[in-house]
Amino acid sequence: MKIKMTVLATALLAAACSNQSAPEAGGDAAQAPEAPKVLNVYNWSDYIAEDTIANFEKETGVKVTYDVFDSNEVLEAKLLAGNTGYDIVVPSLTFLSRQIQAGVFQPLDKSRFTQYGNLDSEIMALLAKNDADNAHSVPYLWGTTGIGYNVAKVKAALGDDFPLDSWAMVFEPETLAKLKGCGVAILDTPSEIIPPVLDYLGEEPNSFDEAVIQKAVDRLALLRPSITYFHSSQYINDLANGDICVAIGWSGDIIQAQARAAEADKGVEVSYIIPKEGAPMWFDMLAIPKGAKNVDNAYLFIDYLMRPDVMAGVQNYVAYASANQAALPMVDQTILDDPGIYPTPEARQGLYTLAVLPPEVDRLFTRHWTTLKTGK
Ligand code: N2P
Repeated sequence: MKIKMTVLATALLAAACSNQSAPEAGGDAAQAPEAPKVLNVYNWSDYIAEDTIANFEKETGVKVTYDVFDSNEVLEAKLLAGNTGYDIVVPSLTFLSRQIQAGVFQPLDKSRFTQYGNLDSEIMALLAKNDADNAHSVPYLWGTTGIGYNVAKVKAALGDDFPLDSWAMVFEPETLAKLKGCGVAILDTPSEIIPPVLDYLGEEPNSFDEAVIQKAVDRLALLRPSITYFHSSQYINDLANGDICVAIGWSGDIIQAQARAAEADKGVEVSYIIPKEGAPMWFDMLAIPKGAKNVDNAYLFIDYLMRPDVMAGVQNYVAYASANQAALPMVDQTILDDPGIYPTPEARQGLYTLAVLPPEVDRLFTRHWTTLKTGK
């Protein structure tokens, strides 16, 4: 008790001394309790530079608790259940859009940002289609969903002449069966697998029609025996180590696998392609849930991430594109020149954004996905 009193007295004294305009004797001496210098962030795995958090903590004195996820569906379940305890979350735009409608996020007061002008206005206009006036979110990184593969193993299994620029590599059952032996990984999310299958089959990738969606499901059932696992982050190391030879995955993750393989120097070469038929492109968005306890620090962190040097540092580490125009001069030339990260104008033509799924289509996707994975 005595110790506590002493600590309290010292704290009060320190607070009084640091107060420039100390109240006059007899005035109101009550101090607003200082907000805790903490921040709880929930971001995708493998999605920030090694030193981003530490540098922010050093600069601001805010202690960050940083948790990771690898699935929009998992994040959404938490957000809809409420009280996540997080001050910042990073859903993909189409999921965010549905979550805004569910009233999950607080509108952002953009006047609190000093770095907002760094964002690319064309991209902001595109994003505003799913978040009107960009009212609830700030773009973090964007990328594509494509194919990562082990060059030597895939060539050995399919032959030197097999075209490696098409979804045929993974969406033709007989072809995938040839890759089964060296390991096949698929992202564990129906929302980014069903659309490219439909697109490959010549259907509208964002169809909400049950009969059309069934066509993708039937094709996936034929592919199922050749799929080693469904997972959305394990494939990075597995590709890098040569434990799998093909993955449907995210651009930057596969380019990280490529870098890890090169660093390990054990003769594994990983390549990423945006298939010629086209591919999903997506944007991951920073947003503050309603009920966040550390809103001031959340603004501070989002503003920090928009700083050109900070964003360039993130991009150089995780190999994703950003919407930060001012960061570009600090982004490594190898990243800017990599068509897997910044697609060529030709590849861009084939990219499509994903639809905001109505709840009944979302449920249908989930049902089909569970059946596919468990066979039930
Ligand atoms: C990073 C995952 C990329 C985000 N590991 C996919 N939207």
